[in-house]
Amino acid sequence: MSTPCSPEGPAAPPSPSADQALAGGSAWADIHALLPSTKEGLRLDFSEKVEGSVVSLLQQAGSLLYGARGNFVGDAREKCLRVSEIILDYSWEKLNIGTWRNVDKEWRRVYAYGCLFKALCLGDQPDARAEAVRVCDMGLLLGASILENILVRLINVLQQHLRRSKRPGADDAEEPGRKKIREACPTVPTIEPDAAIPRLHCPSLEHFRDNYLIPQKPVVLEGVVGHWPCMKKWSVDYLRQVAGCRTVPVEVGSRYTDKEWSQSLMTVDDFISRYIVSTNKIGYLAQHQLFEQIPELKQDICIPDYCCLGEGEEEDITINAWFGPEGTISPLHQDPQQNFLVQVIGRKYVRLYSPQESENLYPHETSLLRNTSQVDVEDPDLVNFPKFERAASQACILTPGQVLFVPVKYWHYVRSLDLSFSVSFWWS
Ligand SMILES: O=C(O)CCC(=O)C(=O)O
Repeated sequence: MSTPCSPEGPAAPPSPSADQALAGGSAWADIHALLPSTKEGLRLDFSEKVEGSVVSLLQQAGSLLYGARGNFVGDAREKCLRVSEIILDYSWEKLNIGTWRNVDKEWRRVYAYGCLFKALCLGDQPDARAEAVRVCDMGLLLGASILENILVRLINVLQQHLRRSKRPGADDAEEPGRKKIREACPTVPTIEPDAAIPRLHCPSLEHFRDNYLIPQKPVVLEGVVGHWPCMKKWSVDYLRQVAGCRTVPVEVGSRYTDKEWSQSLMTVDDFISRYIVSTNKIGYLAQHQLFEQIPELKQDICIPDYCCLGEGEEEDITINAWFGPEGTISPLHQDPQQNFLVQVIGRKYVRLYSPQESENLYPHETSLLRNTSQVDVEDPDLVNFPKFERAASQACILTPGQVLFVPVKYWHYVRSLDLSFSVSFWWS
């Protein structure tokens, strides 16, 4: 924690570096190098919760894979593909019965293996490689971690071969004729000096602890993240380059309390074309798994030093990504942990209310939205929510390189004033 800028890679055994993969020649040789040396190494053992017939299918896929080592073509691959699809269809049903938190981890493991087998079958074929990456992402999003994060390592290899087979100059270009029609001038709220959240340049740990953490007071920290690689590296082009073909969950709609709001899975490239580059629709890539899913991005950020003042372990810190166009809104809500909201790209307007103001903020009554206010902060309905007028607030416009400390349970409302990327750290 005291040397926060040592980049962390994925928790996985060494995978081929870009050079090795490129020098390796065939994609299959590089993919193959990721697999355990024997079929037994696949560890296809499951509890009795998984029917024997499903375990047999998994074993069958494993035998086809290992029976055909070095030459996974034709019949064996076709059969393995069919078997993996049956495994995926069956485990998909199991993942979609009831609520997500009650889904048994064994079925998430089965699903992850189904994804692994299917991606292995597709990964060798240049035309199917992007689909293989999508399948691995589905395994990462919905499956359990298997074989020391083999899906992350497989994506790494597939991406290297995808990049290699791309025509130079064929990527990244915005499609001709598609125009950016989003408003260029967002309304920037005026913040009265006595409501402005104080700013502080690089305070010592002790100063931050005694004056902000212990009394639970918000503050904007400056000069503490300027050296993070993301500050120089991240841009829409860079995200396309590193993660364009990756499938991620996207929130569609300007705020999660709207009726039309929904969630959808799409590639980062599609998200950028649909919501960042060319439309007036709002989509938000708001994700707590992004940095686990895409370790290249995690290498560009660090854990803020001040998190060491918490009692929790560093592994327990949740890192969230918030990437969206101008106008994206996170409605007024509170979270159960301390938060550092780090601004990387663009500006955000943030309004804060202390937990003591909860009564004036009209939280929703349903358990799912109890942490969210019913009030539209920038256009409040004072007839239905009259006490909102009494609630004291503080605000800031967060700009790149600044970090906002949001104490536990502090109510926060966030609106992007520009295309924006922020990273938040929830810690205790
Ligand atoms: O930036 C945003 O839109 C929301 C951030 C947030 O709610 C959080 O970090 O808890």
